[in-house]
Amino acid sequence: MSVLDQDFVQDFIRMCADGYHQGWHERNGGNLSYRILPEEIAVICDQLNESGEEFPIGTEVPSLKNEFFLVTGSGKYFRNVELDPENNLAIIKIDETGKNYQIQWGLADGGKPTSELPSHLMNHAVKKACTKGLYRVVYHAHTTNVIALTFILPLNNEVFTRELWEMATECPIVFPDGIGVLPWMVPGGAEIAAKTAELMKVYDVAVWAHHGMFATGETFESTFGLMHTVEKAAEILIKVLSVRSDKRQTIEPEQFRQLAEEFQVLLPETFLFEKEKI
Ligand code: 2HA
Ligand code: ZN
Repeated sequence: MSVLDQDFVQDFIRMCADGYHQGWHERNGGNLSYRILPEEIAVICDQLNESGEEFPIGTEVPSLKNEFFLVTGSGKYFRNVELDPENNLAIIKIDETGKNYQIQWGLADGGKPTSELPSHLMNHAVKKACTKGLYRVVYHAHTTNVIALTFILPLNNEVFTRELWEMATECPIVFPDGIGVLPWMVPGGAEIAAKTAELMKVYDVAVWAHHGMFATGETFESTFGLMHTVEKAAEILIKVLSVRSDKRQTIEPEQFRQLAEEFQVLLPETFLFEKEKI
């Protein structure tokens, strides 16, 4: 069976197209990676090229040794993934040391995996460890409203989480652990990757100030749904703040506690602080 006929490849391509149509992937913005299951690799192994050059990842991910990933290409446009997947995507294999990768399929006209490969792989390493291997998807998008909020809210995990939770009743149920926020940093390297991975030990979502968001999850649809929910909440908040700087009414801490009980989710009290009344 051809690589392109595989369900995981089709789901990956669909997610790229969906993200593009949301407006989150201008030019070559954003990237996506998927940790491929052994049984998924088994059916396409005859189409993988094991003789290519090895390149340094730029960081170390020993717990991902010998794992295969489907990733978007560096400088490639999400718009084009659906039109020409073989030139815009790659299957890479991590070597025995966790320091290098080899391109085994895709990027037919040349190229490298996503410039955010260190962040993707370090997030995968953290999530593989803390979800017993369940999480397989890491997604980075340039979500307009979340980016806008990083200019006006304090860059603080508690404030971002609480403000976004208040924007829609489903938010604390969809991301009960909250979201993490990083101040502006140079993208693409090991430093921002390490800081993001640190946040991913606690959260499924990390915001990069003045840049975008990372979301992680078990499936393509749950990861996309998470990104979509957070961005939708941010859009509501931007609309509210565009009309007036204070809220006339909102969801209160006691109401979040009721929600937690009814929906059997744990909402950490750190996000349910009393706000100073103006
Ligand atoms: O251009 O989004 O963060 C791809 C990116 C870099
Ligand atoms: Zn980016």
